[in-house]
Amino acid sequence: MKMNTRLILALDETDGEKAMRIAAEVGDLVDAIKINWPLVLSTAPQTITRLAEHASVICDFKVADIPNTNKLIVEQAVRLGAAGVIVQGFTGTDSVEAAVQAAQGRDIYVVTEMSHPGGVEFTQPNAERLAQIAVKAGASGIIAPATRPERIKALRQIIGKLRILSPGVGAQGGKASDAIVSGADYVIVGRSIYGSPHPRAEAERVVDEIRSVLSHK
Ligand code: NUP
Repeated sequence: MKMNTRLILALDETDGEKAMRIAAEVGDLVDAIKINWPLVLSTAPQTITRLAEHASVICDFKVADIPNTNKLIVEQAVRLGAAGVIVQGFTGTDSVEAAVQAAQGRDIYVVTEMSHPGGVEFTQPNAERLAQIAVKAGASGIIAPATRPERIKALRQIIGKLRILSPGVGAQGGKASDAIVSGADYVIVGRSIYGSPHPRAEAERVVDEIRSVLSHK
């Protein structure tokens, strides 16, 4: 995945044609497009391939299975054109390792502390261990919450130079600039861009916000 604007679009729009229009409109402003079950289930797995014409595609399938099933899922995502896949870490190091191997050089990202309020119940007390599993298994990075920027800082201490992708900006209340200042490499933004009447203008606004803090770093 390139590192230019540091913005990743979470394209959870379930109208397939509208999703493709938005991807075309903002493709040059994002470093990747993240696709999740809503769009895959409302269209078809081939949407991954179609989106890959506009940007690197990260499949946010939160894969959480035994090593063999993780491998089978990641192989199919890669076959369809995914540049990365998001997996759960609570399955254990062997399951994450199987995903890393099956990705054959594409990126595997491990969910740590989740960004929503319920993320404090189980994922917060276990986030450091999940981050350690990501490191041990050879993942490319982790997912950490823009809604709690101080947690991005804490998790950075564990993962060193691995990448941090941070969701929770906009609709969930987090700020892109806070996440980047706290050590996120990329921010993931969904509804506030694809739900906007002017997705490109909103994406440009987020990119400007990120640039303004990077120039002071
Ligand atoms: O902890 C997480 N929080 C989160 O929001 C892990 C995620 N993968 N996500 C995803 O990021 C979520 O499923 C959605 O696709 C996106 C955030 O979208 P929005 O809240 O900006 O609309």
